[in-house]
Amino acid sequence: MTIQTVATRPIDGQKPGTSGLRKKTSVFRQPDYLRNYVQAVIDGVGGVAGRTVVVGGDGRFFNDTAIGIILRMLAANGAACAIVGRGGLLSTPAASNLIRIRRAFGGFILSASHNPGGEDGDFGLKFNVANGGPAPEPITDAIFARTKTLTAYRIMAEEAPALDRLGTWTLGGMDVEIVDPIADYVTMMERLVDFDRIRTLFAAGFRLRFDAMHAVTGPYAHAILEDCLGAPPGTVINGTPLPDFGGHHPDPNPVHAADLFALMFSPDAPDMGAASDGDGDRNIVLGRGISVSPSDSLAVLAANLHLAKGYAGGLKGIARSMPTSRAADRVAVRIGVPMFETPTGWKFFGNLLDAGTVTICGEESAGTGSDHVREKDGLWAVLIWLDIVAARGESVAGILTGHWKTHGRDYYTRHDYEAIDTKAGERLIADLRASIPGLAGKTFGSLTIAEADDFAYRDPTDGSISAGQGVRAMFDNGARAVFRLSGTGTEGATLRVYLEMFEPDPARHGLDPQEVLAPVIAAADKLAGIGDRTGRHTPDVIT
Ligand code: VG1
Ligand code: CO
Repeated sequence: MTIQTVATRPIDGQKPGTSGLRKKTSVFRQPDYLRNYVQAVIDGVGGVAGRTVVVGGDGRFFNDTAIGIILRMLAANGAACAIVGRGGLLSTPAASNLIRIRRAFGGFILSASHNPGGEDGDFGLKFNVANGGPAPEPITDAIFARTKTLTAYRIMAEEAPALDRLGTWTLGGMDVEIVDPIADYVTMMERLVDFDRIRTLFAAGFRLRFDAMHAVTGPYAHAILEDCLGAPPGTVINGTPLPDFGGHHPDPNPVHAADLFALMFSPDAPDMGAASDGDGDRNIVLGRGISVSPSDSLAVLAANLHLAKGYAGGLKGIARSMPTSRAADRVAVRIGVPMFETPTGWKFFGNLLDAGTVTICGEESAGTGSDHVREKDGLWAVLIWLDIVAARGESVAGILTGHWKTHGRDYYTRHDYEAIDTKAGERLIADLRASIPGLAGKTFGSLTIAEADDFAYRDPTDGSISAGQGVRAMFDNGARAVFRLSGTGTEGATLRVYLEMFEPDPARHGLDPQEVLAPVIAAADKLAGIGDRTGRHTPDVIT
């Protein structure tokens, strides 16, 4: 048993973004890149001596190699135990659950989520803390600060044990416990949704198509949907995790899950379609001939959550990220619970969930979750939808259009301009920010700005302030445009433009969001000068 202390030098740019550190796989594979970052995390969280740490990832290329390195470094830094999903696999929500039920100090989650994988794709690493949620900003700041002063890292000379056999092994003075990545997650879902009711639904011929996109959710979806709930084999497609996700982006949106969308709008569509992303925390839900926008999904789930088995007591409160539409706010008002608006990224929900002030959280980027873990949870959302469909005896489309009738419809779309020139993207946002004080009263296209600001958030629990979280323009017809740069991309900058408008009239609820929002889209383009500054006249991805 040999602990090596290896001299190193700080590496530039190891700054955690919206969800951990994400870079090209080739960057992570550079000498010392991963080792430096892992040591900075260990130091930044105050050391791991005597602690239990969960480790697992989405199975993308480099997952197992990186886990081997992390285990050797945990052992060399004195950790007592590492709990690892068999094969190195753990979906992000399953990892969050494992941290909580095993009362671990925290966990390393290896994933670049919806970003493509493979040798030429992306890789990522994030640390979750003892509540099971992503490290909050004060900790990610400490980790980044440590990357800049690091002079050495510690690693065991011995190789880590193989990851494919269940059991407990040793590495130096540390136990390495290889666990079934699925069993505890299934137990948790059984508590939250009514398996019998969903079984009856499938037995009556309800048809579901779940696209796991060759990512980590496949084994979880096979186990729960087909083995436990009796959905026919073939319900789950692309259910085997592949290191490069079959060459696709494992992102459940109309562009990357195009086959699923096409199926759901075809004459042969099943009753419900769903998909999740690389690490299993995102979800999309579609009905026959209709797709549920993630912002609407949060609102519908919030309005119906009391029907699901684990939430019969009702909701304490709702939280959404700022760019998510205000559909959920209307539900909060109607059922009389508080509503919270946080910056983008799940790390901001953790303190609200820990304080017991909210039960459900969501983001426009296809993420919903509840207080059962401290991450968004793709398969959970799909199961809750199934439980609600079964409880109400209505179709997905019926539930969604009924929701609009009661609450009105918040037409919503997000336009992404990917891999634009970094300087141009930063300048666009900086100029927008600088223009805020003079914007009220100015007209762009057919719309006039009522107010504008740069979103800042004060965490009600720890008082920390996160500023510069997105420029918001409110128009005088109640429409809203939000501008921010992505914190998960690995190439140039990605500009996200979030657009929405409320429509109370049920006679106007069946329209195409792109058409309804055309004046807002045009005003946003004029306001930010997107075309002129980026040379792009159409977005790369529309969700
Ligand atoms: C994106 C989404 C954000 C989400 C984050 C991590 O961040 O917009 O809502 O929390 O990804 O999700 P950004 O900074 O690129 O807009 V995941 O499923 O990629 O871990
Ligand atoms: Co994800």
